Amino acid sequence: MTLEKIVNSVLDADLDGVEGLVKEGLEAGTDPSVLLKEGLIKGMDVVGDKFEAGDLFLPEMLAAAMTMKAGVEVLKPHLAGEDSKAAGTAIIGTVQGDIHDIGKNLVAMMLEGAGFEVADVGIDVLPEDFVKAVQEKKPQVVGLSALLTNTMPAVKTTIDALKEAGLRDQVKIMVGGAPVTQEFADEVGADGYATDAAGAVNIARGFVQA
Ligand code: B1M
Repeated sequence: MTLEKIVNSVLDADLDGVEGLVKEGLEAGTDPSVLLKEGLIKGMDVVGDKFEAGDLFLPEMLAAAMTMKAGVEVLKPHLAGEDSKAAGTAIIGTVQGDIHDIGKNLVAMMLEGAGFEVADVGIDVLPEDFVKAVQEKKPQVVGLSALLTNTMPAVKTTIDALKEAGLRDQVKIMVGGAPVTQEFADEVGADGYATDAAGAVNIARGFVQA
């Protein structure tokens, strides 16, 4: 079955094979979001679990991430949607100290697909660089991604920096990433929290319609 093969291709970091498998899934009529969630993301979850258990190491995790990215590239035109009306402006980045970018890239891609103009400020972004980006781009939405327990405090530092710069009331802030919860979002004073990229789009839409 293609989904299982996709999971294994991420696990085995089969960079050559993954594109063909995702194409095969699309040609067979499998929903792109199923290929993403039950294929590529599931594969990464297994990789994460194996890493945590000490059965797999950093270079393998990196190779799996590159494989997942190659698979996402094939899915991109099918996931992004066709809503080309400008819905609003968003900036998004992974917070200081954190270099995980696959989830953040998916959120950015889905926001673009939903008609948002998105400025992706990258990974390991200092609070002051988020502040600069808000001053320059004047977005309605700021998205902060954190994948590590020990970079979650940087979400708060970033929100505090926006407050100190007098910009907090001009933007709606949404947060996300595997260790982030609604409770954490409330604690740090974010306006919204999403568990996945589709949820992030719904929240951002709600922000600009409000
Ligand atoms: Co890292 N890593 N990693 N890693 N890594 C995790 C996160 C970990 C859970 C693995 C594990 O131990 N099970 C663990 C964190 C433990 C913790 O703190 N709780 C971990 C660790 C420990 C580390 C290092 C510290 C390892 C080391 O050096 N010893 C190190 C830290 C580097 C750093 O950032 N400073 C590290 C490094 C790496 C790689 C570089 C090798 C690589 C990243 C490559 C890259 O991103 N370009 C990597 C990877 C690949 C992972 C796992 C396996 C996969 C992450 C991923 O891409 N998932 C991960 C385990 C796991 O998550 N299962 C793990 C797929 C992606 C689609 O999901 O990013 O969750 P995710 O995004 C989702 C949602 O979270 C949400 O929507 C996305 C789409 O559905 N979302 C948002 C994300 N951002 C959002 C923002 C929003 C809204 C929703 O609004 C703004």
